[in-house]
Amino acid sequence: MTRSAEDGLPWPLRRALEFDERLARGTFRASRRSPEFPRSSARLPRVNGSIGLDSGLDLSAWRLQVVGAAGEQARRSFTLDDIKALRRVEMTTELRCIEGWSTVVHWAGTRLSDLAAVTGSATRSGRPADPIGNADDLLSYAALETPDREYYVGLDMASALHPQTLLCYEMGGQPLTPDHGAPLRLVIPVKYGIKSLKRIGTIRFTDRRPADYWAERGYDWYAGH
Ligand SMILES: Nc1nc2c(c(=O)[nH]1)N[C@H]1C(S)=C(S)[C@@H](COP(=O)(O)O)O[C@H]1N2
Ligand SMILES: [Mo]
Repeated sequence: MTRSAEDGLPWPLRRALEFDERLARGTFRASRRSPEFPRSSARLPRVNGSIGLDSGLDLSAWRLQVVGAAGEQARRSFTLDDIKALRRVEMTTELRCIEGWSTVVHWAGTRLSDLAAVTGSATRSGRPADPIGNADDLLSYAALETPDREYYVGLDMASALHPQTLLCYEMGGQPLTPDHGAPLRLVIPVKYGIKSLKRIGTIRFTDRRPADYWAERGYDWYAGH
């Protein structure tokens, strides 16, 4: 399931990728922040990519599913109103696509780390995540996928719990449109846009490195920049 295209690479390239990965882990330990911009410089980004958005969206039936270490019996589900009841955060950051363009965008949503705190899903014990005081209790990864599972991304836990990693329901001061990932999308400015999954169906916290749509097609699994 997690067989990636990387596994077939000749060793010099593989070595280079492994080095990138070590570098990425080191960087996130230092909790690097992505630059923020004045809101007046924000624009609306183009629509880029519609994998996983093809099926019709029934907003009243949509739920965010959250699964932690305890597995299916601990599955939690959230309506959009449940998510909106969590602490609201706004930020103006750069959406940077690996294809070479970038746009400064204003976002509103809630931190993935706040959702993890509410559910206790990101830890082995089921307690709220405490990355500094109790790092050993953290699971290693977060796996996100669209409701139809066509598009999926994996995140290392440090990036998932980063303060600028948001579950967004507004873009440019307006509710998200379906093309941009309504009702709820990830925005993770410390990574390339490929990781900012639109229309989240499920978030799973796990110790097994998750499958990742673009990593399976030869891109770096971490995709930091
Ligand atoms: N479900 C889903 N999410 C996705 C994609 C996609 O094809 N499907 N494309 C990604 C890519 S490559 C980028 S650059 C951003 C673009 O977000 P935007 O369409 O809101 O500009 O979404 C990301 N999230
Ligand atoms: Mo992209």
